[in-house]
Amino acid sequence: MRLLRALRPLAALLVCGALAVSCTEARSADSAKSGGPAGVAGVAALSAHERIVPAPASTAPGGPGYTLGPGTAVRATAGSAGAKRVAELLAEAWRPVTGLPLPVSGSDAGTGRDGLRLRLDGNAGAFGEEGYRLEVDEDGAVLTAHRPAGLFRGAQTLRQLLPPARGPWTLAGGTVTDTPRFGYRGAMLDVARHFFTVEQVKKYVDQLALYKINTLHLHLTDDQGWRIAVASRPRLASYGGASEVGGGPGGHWTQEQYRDLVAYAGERYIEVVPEIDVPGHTNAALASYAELNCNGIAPARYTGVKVGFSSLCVPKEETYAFVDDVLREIAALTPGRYLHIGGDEAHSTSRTDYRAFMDRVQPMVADRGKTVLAWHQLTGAQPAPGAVVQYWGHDRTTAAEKAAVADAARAGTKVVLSPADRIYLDMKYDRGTVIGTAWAGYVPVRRAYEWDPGAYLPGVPEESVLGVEAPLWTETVTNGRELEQLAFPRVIGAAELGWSKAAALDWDAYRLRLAAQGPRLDALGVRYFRAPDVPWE
Ligand code: TNX
Repeated sequence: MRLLRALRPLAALLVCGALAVSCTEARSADSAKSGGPAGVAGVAALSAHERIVPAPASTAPGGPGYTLGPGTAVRATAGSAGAKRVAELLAEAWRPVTGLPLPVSGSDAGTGRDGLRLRLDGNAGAFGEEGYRLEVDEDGAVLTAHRPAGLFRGAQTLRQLLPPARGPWTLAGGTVTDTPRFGYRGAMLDVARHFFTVEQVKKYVDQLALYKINTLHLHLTDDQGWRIAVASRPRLASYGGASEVGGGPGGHWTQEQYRDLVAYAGERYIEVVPEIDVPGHTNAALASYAELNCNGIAPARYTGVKVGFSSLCVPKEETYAFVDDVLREIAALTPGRYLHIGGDEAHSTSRTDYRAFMDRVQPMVADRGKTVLAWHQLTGAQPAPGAVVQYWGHDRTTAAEKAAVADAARAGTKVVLSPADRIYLDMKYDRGTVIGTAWAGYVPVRRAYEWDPGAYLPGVPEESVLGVEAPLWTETVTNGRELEQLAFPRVIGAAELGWSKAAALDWDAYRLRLAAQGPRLDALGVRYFRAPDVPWE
């Protein structure tokens, strides 16, 4: 057994190189067999490369590795502010735990292989936006990518190759070559049902970044609160924001705070998708501006958890002036491609009105140079060319509703997958979970992981799937600890489903790799749920 283990790096190099197969696949299957689903022993036997989550496209471990020391510097490609910033973020992540100075330099000219080098290679187009290659030997590490985003993703792999809490700070030797399966790998946070501060969201951004999530969808408005200042409609935030589920004080972000959050995420190559949910889920807006109501009377603010009772007044022109004001300001705050216009659970809007509303509002998004994202109910209207729908159905969703999504996909609409009974992070893990809901059933870690986004929805082939997103609705979530308990570890599984090749998705291997993340999550202070289906060390 030991001999086999020792030979494995060599065998992996030969086989993976010669046959261009995914080394990770071959090796995960191997480790699952050798460690078996036996658990803790299997986890301890994993090499540093086998612990990387999401599983990289290919790994070829070998050689003694590189040990960081007082002389280690991080050098980035000359002339690239993006590369230099990634180098800084990597050094910032490592300094506190290692106690090393790790100076950063914006030039890699004339250096040998000592220390860490982050290189942008104009000829490495095959890496795409986010792919990278990481080579580690006794002299140091070289990270190569075509784009700064690829350097950032590769830097997360570097972080995972370093021991989580204790030196010697040796990076395992070998090569990782990696590209993502899907371009959209998201997490959503509902800051409307309960308000969260920008600091809390930044913390979540940091946690998500380690697992190569690249999209943060923010559900900014709902019946219970409006969380973003809109200068042309000040009462939305000042009045509509001052409530939340349970009657707490709520809150909102100024545009400056929001810009700061978007920039923070952007430095981590996480695109923020703002959601203004219309025409339903709008009680906070209806309470703030009476003219948005068909009867001209503003309802009281709402602090319960019911859905589907509110609607903007579709026939009124005031409605479109309002939506246009909001979308104009939100678009101006958004460097990203998408504006999410919600569109879910508009149970108080007639079908005809819903269609008429979406026919008016979708072009407003295009007028601001953005792409429409909406919950899959948009397929009950006419999705605009280029629109993306987010599927949040579940096993009991009717065949007709699923077929409408498949029809839209056939007509060219791309789909983001967020099946509620798989990756709704607000679903309880099991009957023992205190926070969360269970309307889509319990979602243990295994269930959240064991599905293939490329073959999940009948009639929605992989080419139509933009990616996956794990939403966290916060009717029951009031603070960062509860957020982390529900999100971790399941959001890590969503990250892997979005990044890793289909052939690498294997629960028996994943549960061991996930267990191996435990000490890393502990070191980072992430308060994750120690799920019983994972053999935590
Ligand atoms: C459904 S998912 C909703 C939300 C709730 C969530 C609770 C979706 C588009 N709508 O309004 O918060 O369930 O799990």
